[in-house]
Formats: sequence, structure tokens, C-alpha cells
Amino acid sequence: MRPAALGMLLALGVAACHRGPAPGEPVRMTVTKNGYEPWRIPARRGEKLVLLVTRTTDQTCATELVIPEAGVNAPLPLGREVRIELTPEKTGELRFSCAMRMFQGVIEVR
Ligand SMILES: [Cu+2]
Repeated sequence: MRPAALGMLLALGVAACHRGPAPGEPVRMTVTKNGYEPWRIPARRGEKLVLLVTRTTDQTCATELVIPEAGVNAPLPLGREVRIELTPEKTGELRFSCAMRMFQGVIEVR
């Protein structure tokens, strides 16, 4: 891929991230050897957030996604899309991680 095209994709990604998902629109996330991508997810208080998470590698210890504050502990089988739903009840940061907390991310609730 040409560098210009890559820059374009990155710019689009950033724009999408700032806008955040429309209400009810699922957020797709992959788990790679770098961890959760994206690892920063916007959400709104009182609105259902749907995550569609697919682990694409065995080269990671992130074989689950845990959100202690939301009571979520979802196993992530390799190559299978896992649906996680939650409705944040307060604004602020909702942290998520693998079971050993080596890979982390945050849901930013506004
Ligand atoms: Cu881990």
C-alpha cells in the first residue's frame, strides 16, 4: 500500500473514533498480538454499547475480555466473533483487560 493511502486510512480511523459509534451501532474490535484494537472506545451513559470482538491470533494472552465494573468476563475463542453488550450507568472510564491485566483498554463514557 502506498504511504498516502495508508495516511488516508489512519485519518479516517481517527475521525471515526472521535465521532464515536451511533447509538446501537456495534463497535468491532480485534485482538491481535498488540492487544485490543481499538483499545479506546467511546460510549454514552445510559445507551447500550455492543462490542463485536474477534481474536485473530494465538500470539497473545488476551484470550478473554474482562470489565470488572460491568461484571463482564467474556472468553474470546480464536477466530470467532463474540458479542458483548453493556449499558454504562455513569460517565467516566470503564477499564477492560485480559484476565492477567497485561493488555488493557478503556471505554470512555460521556
Ligand atoms: Cu493477559
